[in-house]
Amino acid sequence: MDQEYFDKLAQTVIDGDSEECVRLVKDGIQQRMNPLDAIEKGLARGIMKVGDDFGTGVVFLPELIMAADVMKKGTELLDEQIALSGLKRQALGKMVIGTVKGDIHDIGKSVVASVLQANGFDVNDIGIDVAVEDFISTVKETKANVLGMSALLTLPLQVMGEVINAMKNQGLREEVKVIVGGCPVTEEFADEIGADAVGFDASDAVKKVRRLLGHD
Ligand code: B12
Repeated sequence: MDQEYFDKLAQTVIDGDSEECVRLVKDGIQQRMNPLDAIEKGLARGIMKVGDDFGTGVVFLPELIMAADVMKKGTELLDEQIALSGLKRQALGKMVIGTVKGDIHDIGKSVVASVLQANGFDVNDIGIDVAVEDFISTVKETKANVLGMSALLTLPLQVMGEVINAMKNQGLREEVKVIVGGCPVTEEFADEIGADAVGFDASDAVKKVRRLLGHD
């Protein structure tokens, strides 16, 4: 697919036009485009533009919500394709992923979960607004060897550190690697709270998780 296609896809998010978004995505799927390209070069660029305009007061919450709905509809269709591409692979590791308590942003976290799953990891996505004790109990129950935490809001970022401390207190920290992500998360912040890595997008997440588990 060419740049014009990705620009049109981004524009459907900006316009809040879910019908056109679904039409374009289905068209792309038929033409065997790379589903991750459609998310990262198309839909994500659209939502970033709306996010920036929301930040500067050019657009308001209802438009942001509409744009997010369009993005979600598109990513759901693309997630199915990403999942199909990874069906036959053997699990490279067990991961639990969620968005921390106080934060309901789920698009980026879900994209990361789907792409990791498609790249051979067994991923348990426990959703949004996840409390410290729920991260810990799921890691224990599923015997995960990686935990991924997402946050897009600044205030709930501290929950990531609380989860890592709880892991230390319960003797889980040695055996479980921790990767964090989301737009306010920096390398410095990850170091400060004692995470093992930060992932800046879905491809970076795959690269880092593979490295953490010694696959590269
Ligand atoms: C869409 C959106 C929403 C949607 C969310 C819909 C949904 N179902 O998720 C809605 C409209 C609901 C929403 C609500 C709010 N939002 Co909002 N939202 C956004 C927006 C525009 C885009 C986020 C997004 O989906 N991006 C696309 C995905 C693909 O990218 P991503 O999330 O960054 O994820 C990628 C990477 O970060 C990374 N990654 C993410 N997580 C993880 C995890 C791991 C483990 C790894 C390895 C990698 C990784 O990989 C992902 C894939 O590439 C951002 C703007 C922005 N610049 O991010 C604002 C933004 C995050 N929102 C913001 C705000 C303020 C809010 C509200 C408080 C607004 C309000 N007044 O009510 C509420 C929050 C309520 C709450 N308690 O959470 C602010 C945050 C400011 C701050 N620093 O705290 C932003 C930055 C907008 C702005 N410029 O002001 N929002």
